[in-house]
Amino acid sequence: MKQIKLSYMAVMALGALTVFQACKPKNSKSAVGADAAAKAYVAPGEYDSYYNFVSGGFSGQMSAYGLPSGRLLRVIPVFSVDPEKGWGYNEETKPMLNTSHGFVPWDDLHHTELSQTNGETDGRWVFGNANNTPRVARIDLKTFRTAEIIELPNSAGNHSSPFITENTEYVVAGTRFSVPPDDVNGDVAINTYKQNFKGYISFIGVDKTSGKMDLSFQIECPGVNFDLSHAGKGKSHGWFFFSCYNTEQASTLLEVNASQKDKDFIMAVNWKKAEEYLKAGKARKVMAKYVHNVYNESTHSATSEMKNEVMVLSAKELKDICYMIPCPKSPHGCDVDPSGEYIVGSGKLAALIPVFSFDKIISAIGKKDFAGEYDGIPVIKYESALYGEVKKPGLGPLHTEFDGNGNAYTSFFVSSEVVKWNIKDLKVLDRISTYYSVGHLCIPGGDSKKPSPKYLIAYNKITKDRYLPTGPELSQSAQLIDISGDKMQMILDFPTIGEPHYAQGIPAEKIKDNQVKIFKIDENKHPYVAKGEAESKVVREGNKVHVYMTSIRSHFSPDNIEGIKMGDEVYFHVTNLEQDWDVPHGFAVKGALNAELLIMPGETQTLKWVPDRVGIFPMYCTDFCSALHQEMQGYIRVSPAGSTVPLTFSTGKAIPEATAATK
Ligand code: RUQ
Ligand code: CUA
Repeated sequence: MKQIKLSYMAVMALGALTVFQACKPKNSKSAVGADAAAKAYVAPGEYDSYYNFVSGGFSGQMSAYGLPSGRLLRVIPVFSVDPEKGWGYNEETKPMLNTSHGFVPWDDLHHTELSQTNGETDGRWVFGNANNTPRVARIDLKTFRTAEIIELPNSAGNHSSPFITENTEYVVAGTRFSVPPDDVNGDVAINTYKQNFKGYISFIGVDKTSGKMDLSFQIECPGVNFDLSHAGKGKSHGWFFFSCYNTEQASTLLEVNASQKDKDFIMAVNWKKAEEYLKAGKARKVMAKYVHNVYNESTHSATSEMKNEVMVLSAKELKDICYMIPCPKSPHGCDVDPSGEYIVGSGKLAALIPVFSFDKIISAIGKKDFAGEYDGIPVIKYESALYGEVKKPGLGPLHTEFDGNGNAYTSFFVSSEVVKWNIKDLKVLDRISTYYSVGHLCIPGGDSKKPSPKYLIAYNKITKDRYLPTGPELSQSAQLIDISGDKMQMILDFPTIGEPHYAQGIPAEKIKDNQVKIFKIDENKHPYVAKGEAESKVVREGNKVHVYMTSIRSHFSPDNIEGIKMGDEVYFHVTNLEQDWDVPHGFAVKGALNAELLIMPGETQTLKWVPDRVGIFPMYCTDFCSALHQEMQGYIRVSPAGSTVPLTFSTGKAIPEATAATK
């Protein structure tokens, strides 16, 4: 989002909008009420009342905080490797980060979206988007782990994603960059954007019970940048709304060239109609390579499957699925109110907020009240879709959330504030400064049919003087605002992991009692499981050595291994035999070129190790599991390639010297 400021500079340099400046709110220290501490205070031993799932931006992860305390509960690894949890390092999770480009260890996660049933958050899953190498992840809220990742073909910069329909029928994703589709020769001049670049919208079907995702279809749209989106709900269920910028179709210096037009578009998509066309055989089957990665909780392992085709509908040919609605100016956020009637477009460079009416959009479509076409897509007249405009709300509107009581809250990046306004009369009711340059907002349930209107969280891009400084980069920040009264009141600052973009909140009751506490050891179907110490063993297959290891407070079995030779590939398959909540064991071996394992009760995980020298290598448990945790250790002996030291292993007894030592 930092580039927005630059856009302003550029626009200001052009002399177009000289009134806009990024300004620093006054009274940054004294803006907190005396009772603020009590409102955010959660006593030791008490639970928070909400979970807050916050995107990590360029960290590629998602984090879970408690509200109102702002306590960090967990960083959930999603698109970036996480050595702390072995994510992307152990053999079981490596396939989760596989893509059609190969293993990708990093991405940029911008938006979190909780699953919904009947338009209300249901606490089952939370989805996240990979912005760079386009993917969507599903996180299971019973385990707080990434359960599935699907890649998106024909896409680049998966920003307008992942947004869901009101029964989680689909997770929807719009491409930020338009590019030549995957099945045509992409070796074209960049300045042929207008002819060759297309924008794809993806509809990922979600299985009602398992949550399993599948790319149902894509819609080929004109080449523009899709920025954000939200599903219709209630009366507008069946529709999806996307903000588009760069309708100028520029491929260079977008800060100037994509800010030419007075209005860009909100694209309204009738996805129920698209489904009908799909059923009626109107989609083309297109070759495209993309992967689908699934983590299986009974084998405790992930698989990565390469897909080869996708069904594509053309918005240009099937005239009545997509409609453009003019929206001033380079719209970013695209938000739908709890009733489904009002669609709010936030033009980053606009001095007002347009609010569109779903009823008016439908009647304009019925009457063909169009102002021509944009690249083959009908354009509805601005006035025919418009409910009204919020006048002079602030500078640089980005995102809007709703409280379910008829009010909307919009973030303003340039004027660093949150503005509360009434959806019906479009009057500004209140405003509060943020510190500084606020991006997304979150009200728990704030994009659903049933928000919980108690707290609003502002996610800020710049913190300057808010925290103790930490070198050139300062912490990003969230600020908690009490919205239960007429006046908004700031009650807490808390730093965040990575750069937060969107976040969602949910009452803790919907999640906290559904947690998986252990994995049943009897149900462990990992191919290298050892279900008890008696099953622990070491098996050589050529130069591969498989260690079927167990861990229990406070030892490994085996904990002495000899007969490993240079040139061997050693696989430590560690099964945690514990069947108690919150008793993971860790595993690390000296010189391993990956990370630790952190193995949950009843689970098996595998560390691959290729010894690089002859000698004795200690291994130990990394998670403080008992009073004798520090005793939970062992030794591995590595001998030269041609050595005759036999393969032996033991626990609790010294290996007889005769077999162990071949001097
Ligand atoms: S964005 S800070 Cu990546 Cu959702 Cu607006
Ligand atoms: Cu097991 Cu420490």
